Amino acid sequence: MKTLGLLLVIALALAGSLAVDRNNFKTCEQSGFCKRLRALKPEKSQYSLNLDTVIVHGNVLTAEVNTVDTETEKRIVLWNYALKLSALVDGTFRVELDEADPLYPRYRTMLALDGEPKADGLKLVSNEKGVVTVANSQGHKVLITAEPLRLEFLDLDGQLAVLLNGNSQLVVEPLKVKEEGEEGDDNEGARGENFKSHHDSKPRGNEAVSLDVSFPEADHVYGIPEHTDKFSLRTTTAGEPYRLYNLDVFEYELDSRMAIYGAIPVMYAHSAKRTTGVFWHNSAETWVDVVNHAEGNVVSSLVNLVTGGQKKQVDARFMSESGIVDVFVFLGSRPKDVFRQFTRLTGVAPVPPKFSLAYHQSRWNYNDENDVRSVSENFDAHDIPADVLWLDIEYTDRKKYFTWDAEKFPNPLEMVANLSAVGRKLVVIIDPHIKREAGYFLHEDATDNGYYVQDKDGKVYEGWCWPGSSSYLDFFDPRVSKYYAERYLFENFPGTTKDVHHWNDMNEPSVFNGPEITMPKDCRHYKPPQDGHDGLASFWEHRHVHNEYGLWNIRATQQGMLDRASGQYRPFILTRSAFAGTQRYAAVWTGDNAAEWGFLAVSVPMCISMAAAGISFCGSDVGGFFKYPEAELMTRWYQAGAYQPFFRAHSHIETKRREPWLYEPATTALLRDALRRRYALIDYWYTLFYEHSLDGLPVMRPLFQEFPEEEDTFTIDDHYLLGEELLIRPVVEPGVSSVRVYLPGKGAGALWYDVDSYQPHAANGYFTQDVNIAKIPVYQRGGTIIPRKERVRRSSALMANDPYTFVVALDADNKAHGSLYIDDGETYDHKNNKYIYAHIDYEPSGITYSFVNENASYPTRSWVERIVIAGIQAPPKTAKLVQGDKQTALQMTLHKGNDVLVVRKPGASMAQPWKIVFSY
Ligand code: NBV
Repeated sequence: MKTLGLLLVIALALAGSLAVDRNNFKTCEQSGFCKRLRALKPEKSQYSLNLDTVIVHGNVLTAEVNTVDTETEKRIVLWNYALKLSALVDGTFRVELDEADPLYPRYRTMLALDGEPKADGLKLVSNEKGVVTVANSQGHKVLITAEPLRLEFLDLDGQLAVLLNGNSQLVVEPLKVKEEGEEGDDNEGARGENFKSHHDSKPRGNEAVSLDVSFPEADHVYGIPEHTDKFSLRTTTAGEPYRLYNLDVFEYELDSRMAIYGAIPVMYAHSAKRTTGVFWHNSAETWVDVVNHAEGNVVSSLVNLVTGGQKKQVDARFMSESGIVDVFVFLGSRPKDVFRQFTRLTGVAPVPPKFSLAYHQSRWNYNDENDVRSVSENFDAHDIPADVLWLDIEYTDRKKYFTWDAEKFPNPLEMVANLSAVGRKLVVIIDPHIKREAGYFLHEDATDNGYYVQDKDGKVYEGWCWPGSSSYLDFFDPRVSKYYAERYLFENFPGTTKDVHHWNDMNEPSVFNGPEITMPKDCRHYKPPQDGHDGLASFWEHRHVHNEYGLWNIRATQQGMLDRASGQYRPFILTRSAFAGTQRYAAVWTGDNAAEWGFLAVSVPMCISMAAAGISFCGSDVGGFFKYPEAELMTRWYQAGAYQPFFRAHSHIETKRREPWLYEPATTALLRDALRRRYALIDYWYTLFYEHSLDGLPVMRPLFQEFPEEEDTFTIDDHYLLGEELLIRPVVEPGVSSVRVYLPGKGAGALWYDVDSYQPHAANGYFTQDVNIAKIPVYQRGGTIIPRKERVRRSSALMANDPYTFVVALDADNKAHGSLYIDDGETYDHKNNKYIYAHIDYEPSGITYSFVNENASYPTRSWVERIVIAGIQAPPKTAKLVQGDKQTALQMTLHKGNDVLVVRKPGASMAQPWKIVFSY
């Protein structure tokens, strides 16, 4: 019945226009703690610091905080809390506030951080007149006012940069013993809450936490993905807060603050003066209110009346259902600093296998082995490159993961070998729900060993998903993660080889018949026995861990994929749910979008926001998942996708097939062209991801990251930069013959070269760029060098030893700089110095190719085929190549008009440093 209903919904949706069923998802009003906390607007904070208890030791300040009854004159202490302020490296502070003596330990998010944060020094500066002042080793000061409690973080000029509890919204609801007869539901705090037909028993009662954060002088705040809203966050007072709760939202809507699949509670504040940020380290359901006082809303006009002008400040408030207050404060002071501060805590994406940066062809579903073979062959027949074919849930034996449908996929090894032969890979989906079927080894093992998540009464939880009745592995139990990881071993998943990679979908987790299509919050997860093991102290509830469930899932997947190849090959994993730290394990995509222009457009802000939140490896279903993209939309989507990190076409099972050759030849040619552009830059992409693994900076970046003082860039989220080099403005609107493009860097005299014509444009803000259906507005920044590979192959693996073309775009000083990373693309040998990371520097006197790490090398057979120098004012007369003790005179051609000089066939080997010397 349930499946029928679902199919009906799907069929209806595919026929008409799409719309989310909002009734399935809570508003703040329907979420007990959100309603309760949002209504709370105390004039004065109840929290105060006990000055006599302040201790500064090592990098940590500890003190007791009390809530006091401020209604009466007498100072009655209501509750005790433990405050901890830690100074961390890189201008980061951490503030933790927990109950001093909780009834049971409160949940502390476990997997987001990439190990223990590194400590900085902290010293007590003063403790007088009710204010404690401490400073880190860089000289950032923190002023803690005792009553009411507030924490002021000062920048290096001594100015207030971030303020906590300035709006008195700090709350840690103490855990209380359940009173006799206390039951029922008022959705505001009792034991138990209802939503539609679902009852949440809330065995621990209310345990919410909240904190307000103010960013003085900020123009905008960004972050807290995943939403379909603008990158720059909007004031929420008149509507819903931004919600962070990993959910499978069928037909999610645009311009919305509703929660969808990912939840990353990091926020950045920016102005020309400084950039700061906070990371709200909490994995429970979270709502975030934002008030941008410069936005012209009611609140700000009141403020303006008082202050007599625009008050530049953004206030935010984080509200979570459980956990502790645990917030990291980033003092910047530039966008790059705060983005790096966040990845320093939560980790970077490891260098991905190279194929994963190439093109992926997916569909729900490729029907059988013949279908896979014919799709692969068609790419070759149409001279279109592709690296990966994907199999969705129908490849399994009736949705039992780690099995194959024996009729449709009788010889998976042969199928994989055919792909491997042309350098292609296969990705197969593995969802976390387990079919409850007698005889299914996974279900039997899980049942016998107690591997499943339990319901509120401690029985195995049963939900409904693709396989029908399903249960869910409890990855929080180390035995389960280990067992699950082992399922990915080649011997346990026959038909897979090192060329088979994995896709973990539905891991919010999605439960068709659960509250809000997910797992009930009172389900029970494993808790390590060390801190008490009776009753409520013996398990965590799903409410505590919900947003990190998927992280535990992909962590085990990664472990398994490492183990299956004895740690030799790099795994590729795609995940749908995301939390802080996801980048360490997997790439993400933006889920079930639709073949509509709005979804193409929103892929840009969604992925920029993800990248700022640590997850650079992001993309959307190219072409749109639901519905069918007509030729123009499909073309524009391929052109956009070619310049987004994760580049995969994917579609719903009920939509018309849409592989690139199924369109009119003219469209196929355009799709081919977009794909070739991607492949030509494959080594550039690879270098960008290598550099991300070193510095943790976004690969896909907002304009203001590179131009933090240029105010016009602050709200631009339909353009972005790749690294520092390329500016992309995808065409996301139908029928246009021109688009407005913003070229930043005016003050700095920046130049931008159109990559198609090498025509230079002086940075001058907005200008109108003519486009036709073949034109993608992409500009290379003056002063940069980009490596290209121009030969067309069937897959990126077959390009490994192809020659390079370097495109040198000169800046106003006739200089340029670039970098290049080369390794074998698939193993961990780069950790043993088997790689090349080279700098390429252009000066009027010549070009040098030198190794950053001289102890590292890689025996590449690639060589330099061509060097294109754009923007050359006074071309040299002669050029000679010097490599080792060999010198070779080189030929050059000058293309007048665009001032492009081409150095032809330098022939230098990329395995050794070289230099080209010009004479004039
Ligand atoms: O596994 C089927 C689909 C998949 O194709 C899609 O990419 C996922 O986001 N999956 C969701 C299940 C349900 C889709 C309605």
